Amino acid sequence: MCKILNLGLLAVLTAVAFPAVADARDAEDAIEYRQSVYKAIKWHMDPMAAMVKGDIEYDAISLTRHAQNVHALSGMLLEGFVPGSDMGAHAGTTGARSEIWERWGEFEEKMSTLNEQSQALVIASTSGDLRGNIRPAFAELGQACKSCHDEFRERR
Ligand code: ASC
Repeated sequence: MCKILNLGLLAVLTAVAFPAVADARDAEDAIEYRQSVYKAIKWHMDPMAAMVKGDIEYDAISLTRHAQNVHALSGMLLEGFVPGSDMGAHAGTTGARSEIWERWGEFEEKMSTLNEQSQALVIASTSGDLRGNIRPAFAELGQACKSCHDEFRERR
């Protein structure tokens, strides 16, 4: 108990003593963190896209698992967008436009939509109906990705 309190106090003192260093490191870590989450999302999106298109064989269990993982990962993105980790200060490292922080409420909304649409795909996937249920739910999810990229990701 006492040890935990001391560690907490040390953390506070360290943060106060080295605020600038802590901030610079945080932004870079945050960029790496969120890009890793996006990469993991892509890892799960690609095989679902291939199944929906008919490029690989539909496998109900693996599709549900991929959808569940996208849903879980979608809830991990927002915390990676720490203030100051935008294009302006970190151009070349991130594609995150400053508008994210200028219109934070809208950005949060889009993240919620991603979270909801990935949940909807999990539910649709349990139907086993690729054409009738899964394909339209996957299209909605792709639309959620795209609408955020259109507004908030730097075009490269
Ligand atoms: C993906 C992926 C994206 C989105 C987007 C949807 O699989 O990597 O960025 O879906 O293409 O339109």
